[in-house]
Amino acid sequence: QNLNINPKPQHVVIGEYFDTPIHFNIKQKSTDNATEKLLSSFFNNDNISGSGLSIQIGNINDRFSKKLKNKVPNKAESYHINLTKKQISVIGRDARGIYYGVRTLLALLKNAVIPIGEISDYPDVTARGTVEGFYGTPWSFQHRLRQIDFYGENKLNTYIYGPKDDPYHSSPNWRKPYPETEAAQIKKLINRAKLNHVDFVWAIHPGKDIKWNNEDRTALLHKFELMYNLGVRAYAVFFDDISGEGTNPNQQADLLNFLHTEFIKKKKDVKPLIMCPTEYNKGWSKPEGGYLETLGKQLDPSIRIMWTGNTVVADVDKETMAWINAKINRNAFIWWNFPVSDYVRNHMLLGPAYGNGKDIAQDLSGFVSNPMEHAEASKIAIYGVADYTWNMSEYQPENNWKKALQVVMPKSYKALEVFATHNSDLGPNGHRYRRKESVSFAPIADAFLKDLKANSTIENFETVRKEFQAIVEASYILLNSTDNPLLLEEIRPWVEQFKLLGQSGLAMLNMHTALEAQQATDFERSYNAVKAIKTEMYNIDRKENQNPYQPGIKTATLVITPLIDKSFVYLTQAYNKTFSKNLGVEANYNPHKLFTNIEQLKNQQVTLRDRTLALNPPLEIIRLSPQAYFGFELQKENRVNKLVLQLEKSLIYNNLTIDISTNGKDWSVIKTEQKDASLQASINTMVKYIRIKNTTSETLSLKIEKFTVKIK
Ligand code: LTM
Repeated sequence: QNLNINPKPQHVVIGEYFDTPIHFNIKQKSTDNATEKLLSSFFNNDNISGSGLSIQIGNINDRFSKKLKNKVPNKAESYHINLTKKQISVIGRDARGIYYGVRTLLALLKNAVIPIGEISDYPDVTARGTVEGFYGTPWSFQHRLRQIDFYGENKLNTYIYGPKDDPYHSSPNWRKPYPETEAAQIKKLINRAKLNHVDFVWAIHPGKDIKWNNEDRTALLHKFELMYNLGVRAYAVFFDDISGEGTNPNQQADLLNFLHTEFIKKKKDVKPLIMCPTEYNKGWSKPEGGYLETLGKQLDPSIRIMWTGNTVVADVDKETMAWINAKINRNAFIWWNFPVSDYVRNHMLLGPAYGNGKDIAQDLSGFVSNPMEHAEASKIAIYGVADYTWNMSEYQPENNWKKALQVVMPKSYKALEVFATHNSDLGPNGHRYRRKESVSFAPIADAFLKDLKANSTIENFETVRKEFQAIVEASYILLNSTDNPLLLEEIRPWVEQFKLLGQSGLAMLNMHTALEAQQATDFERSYNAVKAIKTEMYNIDRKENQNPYQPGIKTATLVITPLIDKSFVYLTQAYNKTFSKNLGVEANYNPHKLFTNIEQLKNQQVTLRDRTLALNPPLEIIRLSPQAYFGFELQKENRVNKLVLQLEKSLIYNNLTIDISTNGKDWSVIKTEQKDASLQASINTMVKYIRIKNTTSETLSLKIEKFTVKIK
């Protein structure tokens, strides 16, 4: 029985429907400010009347609920709704339960007919929501307000505030109070969170430069107090992505326990702490160090410990949960790194939220999604997280995703579906995390290429043409849509790129038609059109989204782009052969590779722009054991010029050498100088391999900010 409510209610028994009346007679008990505000967004002088349909709202202790209260599930945040033609009762177990019951009630009343029956509902996961925990531009105040409203609408109850690039959350300013403007905004966010029954959890990230002494302990307590005065009633402490002293588990546990006794327990109205460990995924955990076990044993049992899964970016399942829960003596709090795109910033991740086990509800203490810096676009996945964490076993990612598209773009959702269908994968990336993309079109694209290469009739020609046409049309619709200007602002450059891609696809098909008809002029016009469109796409890639990590705009990279590129090369070669021509087919790809023996880096991407070869700077700390190296392997011997390595801590430069080689066996160390906080070398010779090597007998922890080499 689908009521079209997100998240899907747990138990629904409904029979017939009756017409939704115009007037209602509301009686409310024990409702809090948030529920009252919510009710007044629907009920007003125009639709309230003593003779209207009776609606009773309250909790299990209110008199009206006597006969029904046993039907309210015995779980936190639960509610029961009983619907008859004469009366509707909404009974919550607690304040949040009443609020969620009213959310469901209002969703029902918005329809033309109301079902007769009952709904008993509760969430599967205790803490559900997001962690604004990505690198890059933090969300704006306006976006945060919209997010919090969205969480209330979708029964999410947790928003962890921890943007890596907020200097008052992390170093250098975690000890300092927020400036006036930011403080005032945080206050407003907290009030908005209260009105949506969302816990605003303020996180601090002190580990980069914390000293394990009384002074810093007091500084932390003081900052907590300052945040308390702004209204914060839930806190988290993050120790992710740090190196050095801050990573000591005994000290971390000691500090957290201190905050627990000296702050949480004393305040009485503050929720238990959440902490993100330094070894926050299995891939990074070093069993010999006993880091996780130390936290598990020493941390007060009320403190929740975050976990990203088997790797930094991973989906979690029963096995993942069993492994970590045994280590930390409690149920882990999942930090799901999706749809975060801070390590693939040139991609938009608009696909469904899928991949996590549907049988792990009992193994978690919380589940939060780390989103993209594009707040509005992230709502597509967050809508899925709301459904998954509420009613896990029933969660259907594809169905939920289609509804999400309608929610974020009520009018242009069909065009958005075309766009999102082809913009969900991340492309190759250091974390090896991939998503499905262009799912139903992929076999059609494969068959197209097969027929093309076999020189046989292309069965799917018309289907492919229609898809390219749909891409162009959907892009125009989106670019001119008015139903969600903020979303459009975020996706605009990708949509522009997508439109051009569709147009290049159509021109590529024209090349095929012209070749079949032996029309050289037509072929060359379409060939030139594809090249011209590619130039426009290149210009967008060079102009928009110029961040220092993965600059530019990539669209439909898993299926559509390779289909067009491969077909273009194939058709041009066939034309050259038939007409004895020499049209160029040069593909725009990077022939050089990463050269490393460090597992953690092996999948990190390298980019080539304006003859500068660059390692995409990893966001995490990289561990370099003795003799470990990373660098580049060029396609062939090349004259290379300036090399620049920039690390967060320049002291480490003395422990590294820069070596070059022409065969990967015989190496020479080259002269370096330290300049502008970076290590530099002017090589100016022919090389095939260049590497940075740890020459010490210690493991080094590096935060690589830049590593580039200029190729002549
Ligand atoms: O995942 C965690 C715990 N920390 C960081 C995040 O801040 C970052 O957004 C993600 C994705 O790049 N990776 C991390 O390591």
